[in-house]
Amino acid sequence: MSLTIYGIAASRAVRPLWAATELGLDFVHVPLRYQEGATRSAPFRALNPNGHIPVLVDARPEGDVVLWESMACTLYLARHHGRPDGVGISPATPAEDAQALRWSFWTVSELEKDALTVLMHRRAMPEAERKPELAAAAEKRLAVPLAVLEGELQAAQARGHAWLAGERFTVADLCVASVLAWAMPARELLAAHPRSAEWLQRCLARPAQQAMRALAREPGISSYQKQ
Ligand SMILES: N[C@@H](CCC(=O)N[C@@H](CS)C(=O)NCC(=O)O)C(=O)O
Repeated sequence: MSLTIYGIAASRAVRPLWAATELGLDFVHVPLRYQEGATRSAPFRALNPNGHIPVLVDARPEGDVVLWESMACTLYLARHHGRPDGVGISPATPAEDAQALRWSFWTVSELEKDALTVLMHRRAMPEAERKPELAAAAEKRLAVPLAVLEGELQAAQARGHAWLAGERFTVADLCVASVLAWAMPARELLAAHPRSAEWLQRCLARPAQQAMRALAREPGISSYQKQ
């Protein structure tokens, strides 16, 4: 095994896990939790001094590549463990690579914080601790990037494309969908952006994404073999 991904699937680790599964890679999954300070141990901090999951370790003949930051891990897998064949999720052209870079940076800067607020204050936190007014404010702000996504999907569809970077699902779609999924409790917001809502459902219906949901329920270290 040359690839190890640290981090439970119910975290930002889902992004590289989903990518590795889409790519059909063999990898070891170490489902390290972020709760109770598990990521703050000295051995783990030697991998990621930030004390966060995910971490990707790629044992290569020339030495280990240790990578943190979920979007970087995801793009790295597509670039260095996928084939630029125009079939899989890896960018096959500079234009597709540009889309992957653009959408992943856009996701962390324009979408992630408010989508997480929606998730936490509409669904994830104990009901007594939720602050619906924080979720409502986040949803109002999210209308701005969602209008952008809606417009881009509309333009893509006018060109006969069903996905963000072209005619097939790519890592660009994966990066955005993995975060927009957090905003699913904001039903009215998504209903107001029907192309984005429909595209998100298509992303989440993919077999590799379904496998992620099963993975989120598994407690132990797992190895995944290519079919
Ligand atoms: N920007 C980082 C954020 C990583 C992050 O905050 N991960 C959370 C889990 S989703 C974590 O490890 N939290 C543990 C902690 O902060 O103690 C990334 O995208 O990888």
